[in-house]
Amino acid sequence: MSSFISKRWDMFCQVVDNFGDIGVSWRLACQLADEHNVTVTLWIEDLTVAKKIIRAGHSKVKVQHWHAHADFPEIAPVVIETFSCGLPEGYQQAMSPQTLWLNVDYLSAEDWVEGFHGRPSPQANGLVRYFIYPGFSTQTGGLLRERFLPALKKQAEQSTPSAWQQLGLAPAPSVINLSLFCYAHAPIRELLDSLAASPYRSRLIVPESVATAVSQALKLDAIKSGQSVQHQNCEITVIPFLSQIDYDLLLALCDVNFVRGEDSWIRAIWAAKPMVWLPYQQSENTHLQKLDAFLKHYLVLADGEVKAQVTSVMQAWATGAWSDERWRAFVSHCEHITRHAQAYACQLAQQPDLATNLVIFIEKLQKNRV
Ligand code: TRH
Repeated sequence: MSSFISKRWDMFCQVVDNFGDIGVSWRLACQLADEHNVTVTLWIEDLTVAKKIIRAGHSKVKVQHWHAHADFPEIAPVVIETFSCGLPEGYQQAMSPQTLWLNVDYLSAEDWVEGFHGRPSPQANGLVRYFIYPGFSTQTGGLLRERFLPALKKQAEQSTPSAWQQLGLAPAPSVINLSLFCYAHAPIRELLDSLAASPYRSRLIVPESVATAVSQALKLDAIKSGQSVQHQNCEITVIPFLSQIDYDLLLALCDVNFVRGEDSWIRAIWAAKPMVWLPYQQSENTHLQKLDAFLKHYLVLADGEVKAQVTSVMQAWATGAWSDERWRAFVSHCEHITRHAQAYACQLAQQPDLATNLVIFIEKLQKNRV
């Protein structure tokens, strides 16, 4: 990174619900520290949820509790607001016109993102807030992608048994391994029944936070972390909430990944395996437009068969129109879909990542101000 750029950044994160807000903020803060030598102070409103993601922390990322009476001793030269959470009034008052203020917003594959990415928004108090839109094209802010990801993928491919053991799971090479991270409104029972009735044996790996929805779908008492239940041809195994890096490893090990929201969506792309993404549900079915926009991008270079099977299953999962036939067709094309997923990840990885784009953006702003 150029020595020109300020190395001290403040980031602000509000945990609206779930793990996506802190998941993205934490990954971004750690990557800025590891790969761009930035010292980050991350101000977080809800430390309880955040702890599940942050765990032991990072030596170059300082975590601070952002609350109504928080004291901000120093204003950093670069301030990142995540997902339009706003900046505290007191903090804004102490900012100077030289402070660079960027809002890193939600991710979408929709076309409008290109037109809005990088735009300044002058504020009533004289400060300027720049909008950064992550995205899938070079005209957007790009996607989070750390340098360690290829090594993780290699670990999953070349040290498979020990990688499974690292996650506390036995290697199961002769079954289809699936991970399931979804929202409770997904057609979970229908998926479980499709797996149960399938001629192929499978293992469905369910993180703790989704286990209640799975137990309810099966009308069972809560399946606890570390427990497994057999549903005909499918073994359902509940695991503890993993660290982000172990979750990435799980995605790289599984044959099919069900993911959701914002961050696991992108991690499943880098895992380069067949994936089924469930967008965060929004009013007026806006999330289905997001799904269509992603499918358009994801499948632009896919052949007719891959296009048909992936579209059919992702739409069915998001709308509830699940059927055994759709799932069977998807599974029978899994090898083909895997090759597509590998080609897509490889092509997308040619573009600069979000953290690098942020650094470049700030560098340009700073140069223009000198
Ligand atoms: O938790 P989410 O549903 O978060 C969502 C989305 O971000 C959505 O856009 C936002 O509006 C809403 O929250 C408020 O799904 P997401 O985005 O995949 O975030 C999950 C994070 O949790 C991600 O960083 C991966 C991480 N994770 C682990 O670290 N360990 C685990 O075991 C699992 C299952 C996830």
